[in-house]
Amino acid sequence: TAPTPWWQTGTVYQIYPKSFQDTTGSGTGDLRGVIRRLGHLAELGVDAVWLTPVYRSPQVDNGYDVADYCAIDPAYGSMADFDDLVTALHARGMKLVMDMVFNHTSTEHPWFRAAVQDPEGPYRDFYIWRAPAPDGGPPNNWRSKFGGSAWTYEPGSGEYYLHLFAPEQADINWANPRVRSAVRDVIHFWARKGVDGVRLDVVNLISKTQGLPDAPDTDGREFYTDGPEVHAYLQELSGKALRPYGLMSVGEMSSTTLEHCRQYADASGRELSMTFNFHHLKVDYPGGDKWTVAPPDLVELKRLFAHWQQGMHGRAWNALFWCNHDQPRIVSRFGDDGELHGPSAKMLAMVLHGMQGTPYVYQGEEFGMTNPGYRSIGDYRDVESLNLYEERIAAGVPEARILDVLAAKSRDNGRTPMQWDDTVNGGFTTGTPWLRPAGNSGALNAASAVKDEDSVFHTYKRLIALRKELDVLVHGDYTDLDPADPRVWSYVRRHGADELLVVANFSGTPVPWDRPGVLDGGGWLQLLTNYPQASGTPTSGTLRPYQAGMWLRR
Ligand code: TEU
Repeated sequence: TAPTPWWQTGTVYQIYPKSFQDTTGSGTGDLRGVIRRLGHLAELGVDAVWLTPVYRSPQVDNGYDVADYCAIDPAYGSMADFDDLVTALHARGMKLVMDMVFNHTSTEHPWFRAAVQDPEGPYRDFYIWRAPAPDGGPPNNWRSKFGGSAWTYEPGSGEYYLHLFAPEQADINWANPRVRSAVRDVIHFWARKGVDGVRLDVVNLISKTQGLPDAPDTDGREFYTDGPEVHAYLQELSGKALRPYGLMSVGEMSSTTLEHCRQYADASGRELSMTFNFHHLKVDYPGGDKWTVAPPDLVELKRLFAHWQQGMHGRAWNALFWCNHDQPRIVSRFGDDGELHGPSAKMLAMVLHGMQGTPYVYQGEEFGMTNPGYRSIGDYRDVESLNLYEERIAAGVPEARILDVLAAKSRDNGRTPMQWDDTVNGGFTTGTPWLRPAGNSGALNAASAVKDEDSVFHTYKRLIALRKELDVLVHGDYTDLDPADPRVWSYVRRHGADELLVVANFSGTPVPWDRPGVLDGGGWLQLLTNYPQASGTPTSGTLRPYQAGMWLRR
């Protein structure tokens, strides 16, 4: 059988460079800052870094509005700094996964500028232009994911262009073979510079339904999500740009399905290596509405993970994550920010890293960084959050209610500066941070976490190491032992004669756990627990608040 690829036993660390480490006093992080902090990643034991965009960008959407795919934005440093980063990572045996934003470019990209300046020229159909509707308005009723219409009028030509995100992020036209060729050239450029993998931003949105029809009662997503040609486009990309360089690839799949992800991440590698999906991070979206404050529904969370673990097992590969630069901090969201911070953060790590797939650890998650709890709109920077605030104020919603919702769900929750130590600004910058720090770096920082054997950091470190030691973690199947239990999450992974058991009290109050019949036979070796003084077997007793354990039986 083919050797296990690095990304099936490895763990990826996501770096949002703008908030990682500043070395110039500018208040924003940079590439030399990443190089300076590689020792921390080596201590954690991760295998690769996923770097979010550092390309030239006007920063309307913090770099997801790319104006030159093959140039480093001066705010992050130079191409020489990038080359030094590749060298430094490879010297430590780590890989580099670059973020590729190919659903759209910045409207400052030369392609878009040419499309506007020369409507008859070769770059016009790099984008999606349509004449106004008969009433002069947008060509259809699709909505941008950041609010407002998905169309913006361009007066020079009298046409509208499509943007599923901000007006400054114009969707590119994948139906145009010259666009697909230009995208492949970008991947070739970075592969030749030593990049080992790519993360493909909202790549399941690139194929739009012919005719761009009006959406009867949605924002239009059914007409471009997992669209008609998306698999053909990805098979071409894989064959002509990914596989020739042996690149690992992870697709960010917005509002996707298991059926499509089984194809996207098929073990054959005909498309991508693996996929992110977001269904598990919508169990606190009552009625599908992100902008509400609500606790997680554990039964639904368990159902979703079982669906994906069992659905992908043996045929396709999952990417596992709780946190990223678009999501609130998981310990604040599904755990506890107070005195149960440690046990709950460790519990969340154990239930996720016990599953099949490639785990992703987002900067600061490894020691339980929290949401900042902003109480002023002036603290926010994210275009999505600022648009929401304006929309809700205009709708007459009391400001305090909007600030409550943003404090729970804003993407800025995951973007606060990395907390390295207990010095000013957590050691992130000697300047003024571009985004207000969470303010709790005195107690919560990388330096103290690494020194404290009982910290959240050492739970992550142990889980990352276990994945390299235990085949059952990498290849085992998944069985939920008690799907209906509203507070306890217990599952077993099996591979050959090996069994791995994970039991977790997902609640902040003690809960009786007594399933002797299910887990008879004893012989369980405890691998990890989040209450060091607790021992106990997995078959009886009371689970303390957020108590979790991981056991192995061979
Ligand atoms: O995210 C796309 C995406 O689905 C999320 O931004 C989601 O729409 C948002 O969290 C609302 O729920 C990717 C990038 O990760 C994100 O940072 C970019 O803003 C976006 O694409 C556009 O490039």
